Amino acid sequence: MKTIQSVAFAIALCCTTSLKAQENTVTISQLSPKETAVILVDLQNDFTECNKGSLAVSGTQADYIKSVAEAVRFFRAKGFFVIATQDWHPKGHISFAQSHGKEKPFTCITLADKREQMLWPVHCVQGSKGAEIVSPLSKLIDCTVRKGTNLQYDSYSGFKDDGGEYTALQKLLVDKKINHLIVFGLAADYCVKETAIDGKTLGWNIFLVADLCRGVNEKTTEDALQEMREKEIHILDFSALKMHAVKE
Ligand code: VGL
Ligand code: ZN
Repeated sequence: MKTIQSVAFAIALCCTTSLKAQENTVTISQLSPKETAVILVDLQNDFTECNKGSLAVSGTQADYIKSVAEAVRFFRAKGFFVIATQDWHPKGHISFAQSHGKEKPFTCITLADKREQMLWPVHCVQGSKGAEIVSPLSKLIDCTVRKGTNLQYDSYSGFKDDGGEYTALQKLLVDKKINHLIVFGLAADYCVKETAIDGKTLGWNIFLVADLCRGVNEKTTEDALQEMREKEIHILDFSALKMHAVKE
């Protein structure tokens, strides 16, 4: 394992729409390729504007996909293992407004078992075009972890669903002896946030690449960044990570 000098970065986060410019300083050391994986969260047609997705997040036109692809190519060249999470719902999923009669998307309901459930337009239905990983990213990933497959439970986290059932992700990372996770994608305030927080809680060192994320809503995205920062997730932008990697 190569030893790298600790480098402090002053990071200016500035992203379109939801991620407000702010300053942060983080020190990254000893990011070894063998111990580092990239988690590309829910980069699927239905979440993107350029593919006219049913739940398109703002700021996800072709230029966004291009910058994500550039970053993934860079991480691959560094030898990092690249995992994509994929929202993969059965028809009639509990998170679809349509599954609850007249209920409207983007509202919150309380389910019979008292769980709070945010309702969404129908999205990422198993086997549909909308559920596919965006091209050309689909060709740049080493493996895919599906989530939200249980009709009765939503799953923002790539690690486990609202019923507490685990996906293949944790075992995969443990088996590969991964210590560091570089996380980015969609949506910053839902699946990116929950995946990063669960990853941190389960023991991984997390780097959240803020300028490669887009959020559903400005306020909840700001709150998500704050919550992740409080949980000691390193929040930085791609140029900062890149500088670090070049120094290696
Ligand atoms: C997501 C809402 C519903 C996400 C998934 O990927 O953030 N958001 N399903
Ligand atoms: Zn979903």
